[in-house]
Amino acid sequence: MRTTTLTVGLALTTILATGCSQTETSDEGATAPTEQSVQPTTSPNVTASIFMEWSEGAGAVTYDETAVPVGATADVQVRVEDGKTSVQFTGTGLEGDRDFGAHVHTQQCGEEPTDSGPHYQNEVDPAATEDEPSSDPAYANPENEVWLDFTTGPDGNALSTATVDWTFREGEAQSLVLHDQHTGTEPGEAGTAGDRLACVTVEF
Ligand SMILES: [Cu+2]
Repeated sequence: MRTTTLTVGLALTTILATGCSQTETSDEGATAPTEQSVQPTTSPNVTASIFMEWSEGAGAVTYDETAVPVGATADVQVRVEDGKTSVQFTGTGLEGDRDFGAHVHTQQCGEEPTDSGPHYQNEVDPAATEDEPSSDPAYANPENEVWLDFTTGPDGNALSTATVDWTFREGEAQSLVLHDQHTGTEPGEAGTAGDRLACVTVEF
């Protein structure tokens, strides 16, 4: 069964500039600026994606078809309000009664599980390198990163939310990755959650 969750995170009403700008006979030559500056106060990210085997342009991919079968769904919603960011993950069709780790990562999903890069951090750990991602609890923690760990019910469904006191830097957070275990918090393993099982590309 495929459930398409259509949730409107934010009604970004398209304002059509008709009606209100009836051309009046103007004596002044200056033309009024017509560009509507609609400043969204949120990043409306409503993604209803179905996990697939890797293919170019797939919005959601699975690397482990037992934990995340082809056809499982992921819905990621992002809301920004008063400088805070909330991310909500809804999953269906996952392996039941199972722990998952989940985080926002910096790169888009790719053919290889590692393609999604390290975790997005609000304050970037200066000690982190490409080979040694941040595992310092001072930086790899759920206040400085977005963690969405969850445990599925027997039906394989899950819902988790995270709220942080900051907003994403544009273009620097591009995926949500599901991992094999709940996320560690001890020094040296902070932020680690085992293998990458699946990935959803989201422009946060
Ligand atoms: Cu991760």
